Amino acid sequence: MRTGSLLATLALAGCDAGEDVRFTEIPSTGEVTVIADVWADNWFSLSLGNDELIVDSVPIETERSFNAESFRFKTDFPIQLNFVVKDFRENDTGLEYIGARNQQMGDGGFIAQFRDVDSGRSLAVTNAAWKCLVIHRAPMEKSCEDSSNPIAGEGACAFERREEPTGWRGLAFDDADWPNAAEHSIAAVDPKHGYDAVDWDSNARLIWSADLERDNTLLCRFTVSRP
Ligand SMILES: [Ca+2]
Ligand SMILES: [Ca+2]
Repeated sequence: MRTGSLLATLALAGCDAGEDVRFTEIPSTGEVTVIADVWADNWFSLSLGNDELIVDSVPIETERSFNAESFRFKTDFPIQLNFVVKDFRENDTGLEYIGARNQQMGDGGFIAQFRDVDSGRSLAVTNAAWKCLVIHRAPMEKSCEDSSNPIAGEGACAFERREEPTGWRGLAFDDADWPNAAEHSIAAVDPKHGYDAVDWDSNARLIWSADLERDNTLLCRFTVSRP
């Protein structure tokens, strides 16, 4: 917990001092005022269309970088939500704690909700209607975890990486061939540090691709139409 976020947490979320939630008022203009909450294992950035809105305030290199971000902004409909979400990996093997006794595949997962401040209505929650494209996948076989000298690209430690599709943040981008997000249980993701401090909409789901461990970097899109 950084001191800077503690006061905002207490004042705005009314949560326990031990929880990691940061509130950000984002200077912006538009017809609708939105309040949003995001929790990610381990890191996210969010753009509205091509414009970056917010980046996770805890660097992904921070060990156990779990934290929730709450933020308020103004925008216009339709709202094109574009997330980049990353599970931490030390390198292209996809592993973490390399060389230590707990060398392992880390796992991911994230949840987000967006609400119209004036009407109180939900605008969007993460669920299987979202589209998520995996752009980094590693290791291809779990046995890489057990390697005494894991080398990215070799044997079980093979990886797949692809570039971000050109123009994927655009409202008009066709994501019809992207997979739908997979919903994961709280037990599977085991969210902590900030997750419990947010009052989640009962319809909001923890999402990722189908594979919480192997898939490390995802692009996730959702369009909010005018209500
Ligand atoms: Ca992983
Ligand atoms: Ca992780």
